[in-house]
Amino acid sequence: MPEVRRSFCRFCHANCAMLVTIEDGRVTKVQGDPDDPVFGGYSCIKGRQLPEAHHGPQRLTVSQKRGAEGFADIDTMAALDEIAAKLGAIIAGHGPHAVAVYGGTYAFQNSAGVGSALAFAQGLGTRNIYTSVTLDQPAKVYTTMQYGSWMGGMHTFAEADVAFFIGNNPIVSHYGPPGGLPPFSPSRRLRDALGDGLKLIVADPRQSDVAALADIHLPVRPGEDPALLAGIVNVILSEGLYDRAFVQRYVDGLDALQRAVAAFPPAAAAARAGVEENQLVAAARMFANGTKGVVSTGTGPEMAGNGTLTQYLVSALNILCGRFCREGEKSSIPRVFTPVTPRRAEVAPPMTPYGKGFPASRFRGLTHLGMEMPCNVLADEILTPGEGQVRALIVIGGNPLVAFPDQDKMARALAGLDLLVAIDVNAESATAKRADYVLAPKMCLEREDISNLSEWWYEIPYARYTEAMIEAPEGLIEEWEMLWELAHRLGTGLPLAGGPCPMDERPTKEAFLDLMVAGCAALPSQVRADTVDGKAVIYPELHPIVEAGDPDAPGRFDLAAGGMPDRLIAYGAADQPTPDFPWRMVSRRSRHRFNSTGQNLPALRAKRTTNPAFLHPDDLARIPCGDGDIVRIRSAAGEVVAVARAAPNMRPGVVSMAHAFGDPGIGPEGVREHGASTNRLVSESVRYDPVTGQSLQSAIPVAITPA
Ligand SMILES: Nc1nc2c(c(=O)[nH]1)N[C@H]1C(S)=C(S)[C@@H](COP(=O)(O)OP(=O)(O)OC[C@H]3O[C@@H](n4cnc5c(=O)[nH]c(N)nc54)[C@H](O)[C@@H]3O)O[C@H]1N2
Ligand SMILES: Nc1nc2c(c(=O)[nH]1)N[C@H]1C(S)=C(S)[C@@H](COP(=O)(O)OP(=O)(O)OC[C@H]3O[C@@H](n4cnc5c(=O)[nH]c(N)nc54)[C@H](O)[C@@H]3O)O[C@H]1N2
Ligand code: SF4
Ligand SMILES: [Mo]
Repeated sequence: MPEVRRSFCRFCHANCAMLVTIEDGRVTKVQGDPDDPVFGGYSCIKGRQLPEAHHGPQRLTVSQKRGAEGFADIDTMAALDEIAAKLGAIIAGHGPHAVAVYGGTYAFQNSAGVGSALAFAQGLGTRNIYTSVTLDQPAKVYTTMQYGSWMGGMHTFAEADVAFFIGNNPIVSHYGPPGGLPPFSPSRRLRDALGDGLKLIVADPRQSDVAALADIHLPVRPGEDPALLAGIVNVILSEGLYDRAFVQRYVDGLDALQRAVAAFPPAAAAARAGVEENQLVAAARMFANGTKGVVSTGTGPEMAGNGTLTQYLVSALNILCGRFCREGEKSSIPRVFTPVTPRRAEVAPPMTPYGKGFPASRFRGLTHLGMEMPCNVLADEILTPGEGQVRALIVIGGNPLVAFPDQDKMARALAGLDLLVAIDVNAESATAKRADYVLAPKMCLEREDISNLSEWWYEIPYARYTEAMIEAPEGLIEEWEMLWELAHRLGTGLPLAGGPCPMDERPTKEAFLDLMVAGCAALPSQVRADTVDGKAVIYPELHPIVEAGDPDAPGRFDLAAGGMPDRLIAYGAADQPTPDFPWRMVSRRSRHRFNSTGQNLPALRAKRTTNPAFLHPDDLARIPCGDGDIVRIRSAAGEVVAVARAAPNMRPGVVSMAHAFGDPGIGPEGVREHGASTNRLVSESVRYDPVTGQSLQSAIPVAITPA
């Protein structure tokens, strides 16, 4: 008899509530759980592939070891013995910094993934901990640390009467930054809010899914968001549309910002940003005249060359308009599994923005951002001999060969390692197939998990502890279990928030999670005990009310900090045309992939094989080429071929592609079947954000010719 149980999807970070049908120990169907108070029955095509992902022939069910003849099966515990012995020898010879850990996207889909990766690196004493955060939106991390945050929380989408999305398309990505559109049935949610009177502004070089619904769509020139935002700040300051009382009480550095945006009067800002002046002015007024709601960015502008400057201006706009929860209001985003912090009407002081006692990278002067090294330097840290060279890399649910800048360099780096270990469901991924060992992981429906990694979206105190729905194939382990087993064999520890992880016997996942999130509002074991029929647990009493700020608190936002006003002035003075590369390539998400995940799932492949280059129809004529023809796309760093697709929603002069397709081992002849990775066009050493090291992964100057 089939049995239906409740769980949640972990194909992506949205963690949609799911009903899981189980027959004979196999998952036969998943569907959105209509009774869930947050998700209300929503699911997407990727999540509905979970049965196939778990049981299809493409899934890795036995760990692999590379030998002379290619991969051969190996027992996971035997593989861990060998890996630990090799790591031990590398550390003995070269010290702990010779070992690097990279947590990719799927380190963020297991509730213990990232926490255990950080703990493993700390226990080992290596500075070389990397995650996809520094390929993604690191400027948000920097800006929060540098400019401080509001202890009462920002406005949420739920209460907003105006929303402003810059380079963020949550209808497809199911990713909404803080204050943006939460990923719960995002299309319906946005349409409902618009029906209730929400005003929506979207800045995106293409008419994205959300831009198509917007009151004002600003088709900004790629990479020119700082001009657009500086123009909007200029209008808001000169028309006095900001929250004067809030600014007077909580903000320093307004003069410096005012001086910097003086170079961006609306006409000049609009010209530089490539939008109409009246639209820019209308957007400024629409945003400032709203009472609640924030401006937020997705990946596009973060990757477009001035991520930290853009994010600074975004923060400035929210601060000027005082878009924060005030004393006596419910604080936004209550969070159950995150360490509890006071919710007060007060500016939290800035955090130390840089590394924690470790030396800087040997490259480009880059240092730790929060707890991690920037991905920008990983390939060079592997390739360059000398003190600090990385010789072993453990990849947790990531695919650096298609996701990092400069693919050829990363290919050389991976080939030069003494030891490459990947834990991945796909031994054929571009990275895994080059590894010495590929460990076969348990997949999501075979695991217990909590909702810690998605809870920065929940507007209510919503918590989940899911049980494993089915048994994993014999011998498979989780990502955190792999790290525990390695630390156990190496004799190192796993320091967690609640104290050291027991290292003599592997704890249960519940015990591990309890230690990992110690200090949170309700421990995982408590939520598990409170769970009925697998449903989410809601704790209304854990929703904090914003308390009065400390009258003696020194906290103020400092808009002059970090030299950002000067950087804005320098940006304004340097508008450099690139005549050899007249087009701009922008990044985007593919509806039928999750970065590189899903390339081997039949239903997703049926929807999309290649990675098309979307171009305005007039631009096809300009190249010239037809819809479906192959074009050659060249940047200063490299070239790819791609299948051209006519897309009337593109801004002319802009080409839009997703990133994590293909494999450098597959030549241009495979483009229709596999697509190519745009990271062949990206260099980590030519243009990168000076603070975070984020490379130019969007707004890349390119030339396009028929192939
Ligand atoms: N040019 C350019 N580059 C980019 C971007 C861009 O927009 N443009 N985007 C950047 C962003 S935002 C990110 S987050 C990074 C992504 O960078 P990565 O995380 O390094 O890349 P993914 O392709 O997501 O890698 C996921 C891997 O996890 C494996 N996997 C799938 N399911 C499971 C599972 O259940 N368990 C385990 N252990 N593994 C699993 C997949 O097979 C795949 O190999 O790329 C970045 N790179
Ligand atoms: N289906 C699916 N969902 C995903 C992923 C996936 O691969 N597939 N990846 C996941 C990951 S790892 C992440 S980080 C999130 C990202 O989530 P989002 O940031 O929402 O990603 P996108 O949907 O690519 O939206 C980015 C938008 O930025 C625009 N853009 C590009 N360059 C610029 C620019 O210079 N300025 C401005 N203003 N806009 C620009 C693009 O046209 C695009 O519409 O999505 C996640 N969700
Ligand atoms: S949006 Fe993400 S979590 Fe929700 S069903 Fe799709 S893949 Fe799963
Ligand atoms: Mo990402």
